Amino acid sequence: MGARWDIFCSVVDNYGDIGVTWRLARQLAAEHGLDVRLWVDEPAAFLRLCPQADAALTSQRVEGVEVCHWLSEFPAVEAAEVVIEAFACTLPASYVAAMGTRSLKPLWLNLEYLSAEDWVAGCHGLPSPQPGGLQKFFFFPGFTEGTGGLLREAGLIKQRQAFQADAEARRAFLAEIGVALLPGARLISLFAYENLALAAWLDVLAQQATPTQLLVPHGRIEADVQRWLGVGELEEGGCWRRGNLQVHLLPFLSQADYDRLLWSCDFNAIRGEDSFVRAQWAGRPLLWHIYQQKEDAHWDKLDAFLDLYCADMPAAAAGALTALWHAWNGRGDMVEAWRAVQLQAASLGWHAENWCQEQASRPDLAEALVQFYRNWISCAA
Ligand code: TRH
Repeated sequence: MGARWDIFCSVVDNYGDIGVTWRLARQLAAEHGLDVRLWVDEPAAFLRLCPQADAALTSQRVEGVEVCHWLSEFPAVEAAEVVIEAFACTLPASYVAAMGTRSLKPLWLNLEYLSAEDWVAGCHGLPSPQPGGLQKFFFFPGFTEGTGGLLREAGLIKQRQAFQADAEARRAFLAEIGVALLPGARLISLFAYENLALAAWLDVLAQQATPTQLLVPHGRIEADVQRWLGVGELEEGGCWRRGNLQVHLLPFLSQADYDRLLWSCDFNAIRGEDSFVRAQWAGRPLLWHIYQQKEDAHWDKLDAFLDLYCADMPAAAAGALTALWHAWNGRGDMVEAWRAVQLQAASLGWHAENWCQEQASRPDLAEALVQFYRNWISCAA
């Protein structure tokens, strides 16, 4: 198709905005042969996900994508054929003006946050007229028919399954990140915001007969872990034991290694948006720490996903998982909920793989975007 695509990412906080846009940019370039520019206003956040990038450059080619520093003084550039404004970040006024000067106006898409709520399918793809003869479309990722789908690279699930079937690959990867597997241990990864429910969960893990290795990439949950361990400072690469629980503090990993971490674990605690989706592709049970919104709006989002995810699950497993997710997000008893989830482990494990397969049978988000452009251009031409 050869069209040029510009993706704009403003980093609000954390890594979700850049995590999603960087993944999307690479996929559009690699799998659809598109000429993609990614504009990021916080190069430091990008560097965490892509450590091989050069912090000193305002523009560089990385993994097939031109990554540009989005400076407040925006350069005079020609607008692309397709413009993605991620998560309603406001485009530079001069760029919008440049969009208006094209004879065939660009396809302007606002890529929205992920939600399983019912209204999403009704709003996906809706246009919104803008000044200067431009039109903006709302593009919603999602889990159901009629939404834009989820980010999923070609071959991802096969790659993940091959990794999980290869004990040596798992052992070697864990060794690379400094984790030696204990015999018979269950592996849990932990990526979360500050969380008051953590101490109760770690207490119960330390008391359980099955040994647990908890793998914690460097991040916001660290202070809670440190408090629970009762130690002065946590060093990356460090390992602490309390009862039957061994805690490992890992460095913040590249996106590819973070995927492998999720694939290696029996259970993944994840947060936000992108890690939430990656944990679903891992085919293992997960625990979501949702990004908190004003007026508790995130609860509708959490429950909408649970309704969908648990719809085909036996009632006892659905009840246990729901109680655990609620407790982790601040409503309920973590100890009781974790014990109940243990009794449903087989059912939850089976369901996680099934859910992954079902979601993977739908078009992925990059493909859906390209298809949206094709449809639009055939009407516009
Ligand atoms: O960082 P987040 O909390 O981002 C959030 C959410 O996207 C939320 O919806 C949004 O509103 C808010 O930001 C502003 O969680 P998320 O989305 O999971 O993004 C984390 C990214 O970091 C993801 O791409 C995975 C990646 N990651 C690594 O690459 N290495 C690591 O070691 C870890 C822990 C994560």
